[in-house]
This record gives sequence, structure tokens and C-alpha cells, in this order.
Amino acid sequence: MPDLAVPGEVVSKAEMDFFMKNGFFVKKGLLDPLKLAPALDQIWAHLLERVPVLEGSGWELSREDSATWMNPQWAPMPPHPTSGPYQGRQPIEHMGRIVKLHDVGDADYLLDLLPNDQSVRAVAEVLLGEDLRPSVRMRGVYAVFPTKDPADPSGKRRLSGASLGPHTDQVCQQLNAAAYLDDVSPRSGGFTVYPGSHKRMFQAHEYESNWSPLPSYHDVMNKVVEDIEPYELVAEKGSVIFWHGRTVHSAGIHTGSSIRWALFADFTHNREVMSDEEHRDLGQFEWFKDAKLFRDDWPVSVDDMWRNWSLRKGRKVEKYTDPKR
Ligand SMILES: O=C(O)CCC(=O)C(=O)O
Ligand SMILES: [Fe+2]
Repeated sequence: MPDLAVPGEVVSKAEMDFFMKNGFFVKKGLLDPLKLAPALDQIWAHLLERVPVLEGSGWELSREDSATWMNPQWAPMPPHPTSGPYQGRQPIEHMGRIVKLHDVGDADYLLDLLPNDQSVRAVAEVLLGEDLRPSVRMRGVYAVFPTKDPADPSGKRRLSGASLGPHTDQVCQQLNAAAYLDDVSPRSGGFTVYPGSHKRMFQAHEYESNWSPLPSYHDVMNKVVEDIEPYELVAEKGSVIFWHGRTVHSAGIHTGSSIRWALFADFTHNREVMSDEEHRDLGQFEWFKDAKLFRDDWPVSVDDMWRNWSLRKGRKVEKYTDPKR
């Protein structure tokens, strides 16, 4: 995307307009490099120690030898727990090209790097509101490894990295952030969005933020994928992508040879939320996201999707009225 930043402004008018029109924008170099470099060292060490490798595969991952990054051979995933604190999702997911380190989502060094970093939080506050839920966890580190179909050494046909999986996320979606921990070049797994899809998907829900798809949801989604050209976010390390929670998105196509390292976080208004039990009853228990369902949410407004955002007319929303009133 064009660089619309204005020095000295947390979010420029042009950035805000771009975000409202397209449902996302990128802040380049937002992360503190002094926190970023040691964080990536720690993430690598954690991944090497904790993610199990397929026994007998002979594969050994090495940070120093990028040739070992291709076609990772992880051990089979155990089934996701059906009850308990990790219901629905193992703390680490390792499936082909994707590794999701949810287990580090509450680590201080990562909370300090992204959602609790002053510069990052300042952007979220200007967009969404000053009174945001304190960040105690993130989704975690999502790595996309390079893959190549061994049957086609030319690399033209890639097994798992060659297609997109457009979707929107569940639970409560207001403002989300993806931070690149290393440079992401074209066709290397960059987070991919469907510009403008947030407006259509917003209207395909009953409520503003809580997961509440209308019967039209799937048709609207199919139309988005048919009509809108996906936009792959290529950016250098330290860049942070902010996206509206209803924006259709996907992990990117990856026909390159590097690892796409990204950290994912959620921002929501600091309002009363449902209990874990209520989330379980609704089939919306996602322990690894800091995106709890609001106890009361506003019905979607047909004519003002930004009515509860601080970016609206440049005004900051500091206090929220009870939607029931
Ligand atoms: O890793 C990515 O780029 C996308 C991940 C994602 O969309 C998700 O897990 O919901
Ligand atoms: Fe997603």
C-alpha cells in the first residue's frame, strides 16, 4: 500500500481514510527493533525446542541453514482437546506449512512487543477507542514455512502454499493486528486481505462485533471472493498490519523459500464480556484469542459501521453506553 504516514501523527487522515475504505492499513517500522530482534531469537529457540519433528524423517530444522526450512516434516498433530482449558485448539499447531505457537501468546516479551507497546497501542486507540481491554494474551506467533511439491522439482506446482483460504474470524472481531517479525517479500506467505470486504461482511452479521452471521453470510463471502482481487501485504520486518475484524483475509500464497513470521493480536473495547462457560455453550470458545464475546453488542447499523469507533469524524470514543439502553 502507499505510504500515507505523516511524521508526528499517530494515524494520518489519509491512513484513516484508507483504513475505512479498504478495511486495513500498514504501519511500517512500528515495532521497536530493540525488542524485535531478541524476540525472534526467543521464538526460534522455542520452536526448535517445542515443535515435534516426524520420527524417522531424517529432517532437522536449523535457523542457520535456510535449505532446511523447505517442506517441514512435523510429527502428526494430536487431536484438539474437546474439553479443559485448551478445548478446541492445542497450544501448538503444526500442520504442513503452518506452525501456530499459541502457547507463547501470553509471554511478556511478546505482549510488550505488540499489543502493549506504546506506539502500537496508540494506533489502536486512535482507530477504535481509548478504553481498550487490557491485553493479557495474543493469538501467538504464526509461521508459514516454504513448501514445494517434490514431484515437481521446477517448483511450479506447490502442494499446500499455492492457494488462499479466505475467511473471517469468529468470537468478537473489532480491530486486529498482524506484525511481521521478518521481511516478507512477494509470494512468500504475506497476510492477504480482500480490500473493502469489511463493509459487506459487516452487513452480513446481526451484531457489530460478536460472531453473528446472518443466513446471507456464505453468499456474501462467495461474492467477495468472486469480485474482489486479493491484496498481499509485502512489507519489511517491524511492519504492523491493522485490519477491521470483518475484513476477509487469508494466509498468503507461498512459493518462496523463506519463513513468514507474524505475530497476531486482537483489540476490543473494554466492555463486559461473556464467561468461558458461555463461550463453550455457544461453540465460540477460542482460548488463544483475546477476543471475548461482548455480553451486549450493538445490532449492525445499516448506515454507520463506524459509530462506535474513535476514528469516526476524528473523535475519540472514551466511554461506551450500554447497548441495551
Ligand atoms: O497466518 C496468517 O497469515 C493468517 C492466519 C489467520 O487468518 C487465522 O488464523 O485466522
Ligand atoms: Fe483469520
